Amino acid sequence: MKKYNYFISALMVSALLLTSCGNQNGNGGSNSALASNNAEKVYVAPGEQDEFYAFMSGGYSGNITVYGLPSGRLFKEIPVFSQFPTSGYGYSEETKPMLNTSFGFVPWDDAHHPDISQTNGELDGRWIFINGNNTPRIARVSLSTFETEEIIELPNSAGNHSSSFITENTEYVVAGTRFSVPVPQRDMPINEYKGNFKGALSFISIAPDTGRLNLDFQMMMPGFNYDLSHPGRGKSHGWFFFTTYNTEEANSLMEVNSSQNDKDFIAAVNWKMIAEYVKNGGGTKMATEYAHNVYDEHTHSATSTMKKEVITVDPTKVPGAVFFLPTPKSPHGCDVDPSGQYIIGNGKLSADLTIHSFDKMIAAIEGKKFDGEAYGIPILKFEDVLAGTVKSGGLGPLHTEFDDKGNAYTTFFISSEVVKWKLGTWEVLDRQPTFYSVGHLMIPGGNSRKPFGKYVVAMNKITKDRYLPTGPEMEHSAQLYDISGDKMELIYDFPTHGEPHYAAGIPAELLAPKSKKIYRLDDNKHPFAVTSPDQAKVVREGKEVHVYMSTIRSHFTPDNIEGIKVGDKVYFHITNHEQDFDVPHGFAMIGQNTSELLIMPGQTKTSLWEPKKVGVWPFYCTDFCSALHQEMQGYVRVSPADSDVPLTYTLGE
Ligand code: RUQ
Ligand code: CUA
Repeated sequence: MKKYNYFISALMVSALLLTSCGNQNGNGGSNSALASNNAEKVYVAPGEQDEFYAFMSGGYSGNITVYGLPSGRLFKEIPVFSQFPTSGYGYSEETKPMLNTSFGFVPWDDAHHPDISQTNGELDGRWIFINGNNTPRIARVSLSTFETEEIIELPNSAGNHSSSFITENTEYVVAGTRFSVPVPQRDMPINEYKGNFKGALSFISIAPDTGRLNLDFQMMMPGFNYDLSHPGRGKSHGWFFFTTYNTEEANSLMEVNSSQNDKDFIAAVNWKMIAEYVKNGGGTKMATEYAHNVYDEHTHSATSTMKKEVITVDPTKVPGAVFFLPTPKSPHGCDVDPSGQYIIGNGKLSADLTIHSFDKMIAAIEGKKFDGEAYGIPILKFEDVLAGTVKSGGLGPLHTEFDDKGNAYTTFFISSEVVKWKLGTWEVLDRQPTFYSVGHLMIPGGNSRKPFGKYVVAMNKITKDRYLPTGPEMEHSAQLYDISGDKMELIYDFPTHGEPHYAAGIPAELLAPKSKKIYRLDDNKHPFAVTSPDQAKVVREGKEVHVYMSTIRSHFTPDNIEGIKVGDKVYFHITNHEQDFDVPHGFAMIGQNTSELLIMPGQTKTSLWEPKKVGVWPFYCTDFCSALHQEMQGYVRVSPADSDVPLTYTLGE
């Protein structure tokens, strides 16, 4: 066994070395005659628009970034799990509750896998979901406002990595734990992990009209590491597949101890069966604590509710619902082809890809052909479920996406390449290097029944010499390949922000027409909104002062306030009265212990200021909104705590 470990480590080390020098001389042929041809393919002329939206996870930025394809132009960063001073998300009083958790205010997370809502297995462009990996959470983002509307925390989870994937009618967003933990959490010796920790798989239902999330149930699985997952679709709709590693249940020196078993599992979960079981009263109610945060587009405010209970399901109590498919070499990626027939497990310590057949799996289940069990969950025989193997010739396969012509594309981290192969015949059709060390890849619609197989984006982990150096840290690098022909063609490089793990792409025509232009002022239900400037006012309630402020080019009403005292808590509730597309106003106050705000047309946002020093202090608009933007400013007079300067304010004339 020892020898095997050394072999694996040696293999990894030499392969890593290869990565860092072997590919350096490839420059993608940028000086060749082909280059101008490629330039045309990615060139989106000034005033023209892109063909696709690409939503990239921000990884450790905690956010989602929005790009255009093929241009690689960055359109927006959508704040999700991280405070974002550019808009005031997580700083404004209205959005702070979005980042509330059972651990208190958590202003950051590690965002991994975005997935767009679907109807009948096709992208419908209503919402995009993404997981917070570190403090387990799932977020729902509106694709009409491009704002985060909801975040739900996941109890009993840790390292929320096999998340957030959508079933084909957006019935559920599914999340699996990467790190198994004691459930319920308790003080116990770490080396008693084996047999005692649990891996929770969470099924969060989605209300079809509003998108509201509800943690329907959690499956309490054996204490493995649930790495990635994907839904069944078409014939396999109703099932969900999760890769596992560390079926050894090691708790230390994981890089060695969790690679002992030649095969780990893909867990096949019949979620329809379990949802039925729960609906009929099955499962156990468990006391726990998790936050559910919802943003209301009409009050422009979020609320956070602490939930106290979750339904847990012991998989052995629902016979026929969960099975293990042996899969070689610590599988990472778990991908299902557009037909729903093939489940691809990429053993990251392997060269070959393992493809399981859904039909064969069902036949083996019906024939009760089991090869033992793990913690009461039947294990199917590898040979009985195997559809085929792709002899890739690459090293370190991670993730697979699909086009609309029956081809699959797999990334290889160690050998730094994308390999194209044929579903059904398993033959390798093409391979192209990536620069360097690719993680995920994305084809718009590639995780649905209907991929749009024109481009694949490779998301690389290492950038090195692709761009001008920017000190020790480089932004990660995405590479765009044209896959419309038989051979993939590398046509463009562009930097990405944070660390994109997965991404989701969608044709622009499915989203752009629905994109919201303004919030209607007459629809503003914010309790502190002022819908016309003459309603602006300043109200003192003890030490709290509420400023009901309005903005319109290029004026704050009120713009002079006196009678504020050191030690007050001043809330600026600012309503933007513009009803024109793309005219936000900003607000910033000197010495304020928070960020500026950016207020969209028709919206109200609140900024808290606790004045600490006597004086006359200016505030101003941070967004260049008109030729008189520099004039968009005002003053607050701050007097000593015991002063009797009366509260006054100017409404202008
Ligand atoms: S993965 S480390 Cu999506 Cu390959 Cu997260
Ligand atoms: Cu409003 Cu600048």
